[in-house]
Amino acid sequence: MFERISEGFRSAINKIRMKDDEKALKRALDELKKNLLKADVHFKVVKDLLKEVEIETKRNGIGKANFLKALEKSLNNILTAPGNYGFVFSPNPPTVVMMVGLQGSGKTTTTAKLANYLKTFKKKKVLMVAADLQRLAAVEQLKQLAEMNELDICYDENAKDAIEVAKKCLKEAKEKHYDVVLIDTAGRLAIDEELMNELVRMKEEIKPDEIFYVADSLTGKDALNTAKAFDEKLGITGVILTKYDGDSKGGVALSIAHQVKKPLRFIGSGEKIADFEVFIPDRIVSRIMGAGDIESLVEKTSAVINEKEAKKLTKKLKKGQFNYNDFLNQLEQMKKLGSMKNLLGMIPGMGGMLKQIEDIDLENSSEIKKIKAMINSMTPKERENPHLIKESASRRRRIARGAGLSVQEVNRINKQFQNAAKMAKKFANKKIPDMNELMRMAQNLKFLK
Ligand SMILES: Nc1nc2c(ncn2[C@@H]2O[C@H](COP(=O)(O)OP(=O)(O)O)[C@@H](O)[C@H]2O)c(=O)[nH]1
Ligand SMILES: [Mg+2]
Repeated sequence: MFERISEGFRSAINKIRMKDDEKALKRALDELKKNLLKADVHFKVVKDLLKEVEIETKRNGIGKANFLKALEKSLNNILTAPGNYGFVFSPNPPTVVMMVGLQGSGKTTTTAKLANYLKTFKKKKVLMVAADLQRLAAVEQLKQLAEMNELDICYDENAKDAIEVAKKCLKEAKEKHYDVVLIDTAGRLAIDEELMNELVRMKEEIKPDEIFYVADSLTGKDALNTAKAFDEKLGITGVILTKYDGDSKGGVALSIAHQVKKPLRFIGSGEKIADFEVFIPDRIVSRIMGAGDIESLVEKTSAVINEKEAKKLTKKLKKGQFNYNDFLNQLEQMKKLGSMKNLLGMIPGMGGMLKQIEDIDLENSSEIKKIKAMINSMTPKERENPHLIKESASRRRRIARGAGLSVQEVNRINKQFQNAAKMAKKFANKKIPDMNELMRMAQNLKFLK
């Protein structure tokens, strides 16, 4: 997610040795400046960062270790603004959040992502409120997101006034003991008086705990300016940056706290519901510096992995009984974790390698689509017992016809499946197979391409 910026830091760090002189420090700072500006980090942010790093490094003695320490410290300062980080729950539930921003910035999508995050990872009861009555399809859009992802929603299709809807839904949330209420509001193409007045009125009536400004990272510097404008009129408590996946430069994330003076709270990194990351400065600094982010990784995986289920699966794996239903289950679990590439970036040491790794799309990968089509054409018994398919040519023909695949493809996938089960059995039994065998098996495993 921060590859470009990370690379900029790495190449600057490489310009300085364990013990070095002022000339080297200047070279490293110049390199850093060039790379940060190229990544679209705001020039004032770059200026302050460089100044801090220079002073701090000189004070402690010029050398790689002190330069790194100074960078880390200064980056942390730059990313920190007064306010809350992550999601903070009110002591008097429900925690009420207004989602505001320009039209198309990603408010509705982000409302669903945040609801899903709080439900999946924080185990909270979340109600989404459809309070955008400007666009006809807005309520429908949130309804669809709610349905697809099993999230709760409150709306009133006949309502004329967004504030009435918000009030009514807030009352419902209190009665039904919701932990969190997320209000999706209307946006405009540009900041206008009427919109601001409606939002200010809603704020006064609803008294939200937080107001999140949702900003499209692709608008670059404009995202900072509109955030400032919204803050002056409405008083926001945090920023959520969306469409970060499409922003190859990525510098705007480093500029918000310093320029808007409000913390960046979350980042949207794709169109799918799980493409959503918490932004906590020291964790992000660690990720940018290539040291990974174990805390976020553990948080994500531990919420998704059910220990009892995991034990059951390990038992099955040990017996070589991994079947097609297990495969589907695992796939569903993985989807909740979001982008695999992001996940890898949280592992210490992986940051530098990420450029060479393509992200795995668990929903649209053609291979996974084929396997799913194949599983859909199987009987429940066949799903539980892959060997039935291996042993019967007529079953394979029937499955191929039903799935719209060739018999060869069904044969191939089934063979891969048997190999995967074999490999998993070895791993589960902690007998590490020899390297050659592993390579051969990996080459056969084309599941994820
Ligand atoms: N690639 C990508 N697209 C996003 C992201 N967030 C939102 N979108 C897309 O941006 C468009 C506008 O989003 P929407 O939630 O309707 O914006 P709203 O008008 O502010 O409610 C939709 O097509 C979304 O799928 C993101 O993080 N990454
Ligand atoms: Mg919307």
